[in-house]
Amino acid sequence: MPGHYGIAERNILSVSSPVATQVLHATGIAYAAKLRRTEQVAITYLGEGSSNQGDFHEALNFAGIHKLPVVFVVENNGYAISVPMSLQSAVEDIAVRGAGYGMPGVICDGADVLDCYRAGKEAIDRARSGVGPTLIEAKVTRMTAHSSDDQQTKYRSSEELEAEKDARSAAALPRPAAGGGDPG
Ligand SMILES: Cc1ncc(C[n+]2csc(CCOP(=O)(O)OP(=O)(O)O)c2C)c(N)n1
Ligand SMILES: [Mg+2]
Repeated sequence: MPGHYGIAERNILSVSSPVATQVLHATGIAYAAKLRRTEQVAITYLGEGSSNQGDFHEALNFAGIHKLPVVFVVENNGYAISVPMSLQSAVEDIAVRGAGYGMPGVICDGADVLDCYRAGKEAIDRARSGVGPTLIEAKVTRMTAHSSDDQQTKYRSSEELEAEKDARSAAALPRPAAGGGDPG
């Protein structure tokens, strides 16, 4: 599929459609990096809905036991297709799950690039120094319905959609560059 590309020479693995499988792949790659002493760090991304799959929990458990150089980033947009957070998870923040696997759970603002950089850098430095994995939860706004086949007005109230409108349009608009340059 169009989004299923990888770049082998840059160590970017292909995306795949079954959600959460990549969490185990990243953990296995981090295990290999540790055994081979390459000083590489694996980083993998998933949605909050995918963090309810067994793969996520097995991967974090193994990574926590072996203190692997891996960073797990959960992009929490509040929905897994039509299923809201309240029906997916008994806890409001996915980050708290890190404690169950012996790793820090860090929340960052997924709409703030500097906050994401800070959280990512700290986690990567931690992994590279041999201390172990980190779970990052980036709180994000869902920009659109799940896909062009999905009519989200069927399961989201107009009040809820209206409340997110400012965040959606702010993220969609180019921001003026500091110093008044052309944002390009
Ligand atoms: C193993 C598996 N089960 C079900 C699906 C169907 N599916 C595709 S996306 C999705 C929801 C994912 O939600 P989330 O992880 O929160 O990611 P988001 O789309 O919100 O970014 C589901 C259930 C799938 N692709 N793979
Ligand atoms: Mg989601």
